Amino acid sequence: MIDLYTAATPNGQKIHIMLEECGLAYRAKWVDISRGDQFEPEFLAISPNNKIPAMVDHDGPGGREIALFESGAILLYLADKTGRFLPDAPHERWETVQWLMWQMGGFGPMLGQAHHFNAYAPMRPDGPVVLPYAQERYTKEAARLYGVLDKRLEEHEYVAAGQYTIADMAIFPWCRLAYRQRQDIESFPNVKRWFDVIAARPAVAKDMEETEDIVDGFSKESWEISFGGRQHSQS
Ligand SMILES: N[C@@H](CCC(=O)N[C@@H](CS)C(=O)NCC(=O)O)C(=O)O
Repeated sequence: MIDLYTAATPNGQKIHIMLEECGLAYRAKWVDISRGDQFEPEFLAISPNNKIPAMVDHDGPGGREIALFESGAILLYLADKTGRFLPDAPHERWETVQWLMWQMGGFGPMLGQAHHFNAYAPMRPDGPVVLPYAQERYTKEAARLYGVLDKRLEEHEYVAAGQYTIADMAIFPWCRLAYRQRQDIESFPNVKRWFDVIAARPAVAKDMEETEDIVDGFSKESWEISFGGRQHSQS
């Protein structure tokens, strides 16, 4: 049995998709990151970076329990455990890892900044923060990254290895929030084609039905937790 510490955000959704695709039994332990659950000692013991997702596999390698944080590491672990969605052949395998790293190092973090300056900062409860330079910078960077993905998908059905892999699973949930990055997915026709194919998979459709990343405002407390003193007093 796997315990998955998660929330309805893209980094959590990646792992819901993989677990559902693999048919692995798991318990979802919902971490309310707007209420500060991520700072509980029990959670920090497995996720010292105070972020979801984190996972405990009670039946880890050699029958020994293993705890992991970082969604990319969890996807790689689950692929290794099940032998699925990460090809064995070296060229295909490393191509998949490469696109997974592209998501972990670029597509996720940059789009996260686009979310922050376009959607969250203007909702700051102490007064809206609207920074045109930051908005422009991250909106343009998001557009550039969607362009890279679109070009890749022009000649490839899936992102890597000519098949559906953990790289697709890592990238897909971020595209659900294109509006928050001020992107129109229709202007990236290959991304749109790929998005629709992935969205139609039963495991993905299930997660889309069950989880939606909704951020419609902040209390003073939830702002402090996410972006203020509570977040930064941890170090
Ligand atoms: N690189 C990490 C990022 C995880 C991450 O940013 N998680 C967010 C939700 S999507 C979180 O838990 N935020 C809580 C906080 O920052 O306190 C991963 O891919 O697992």
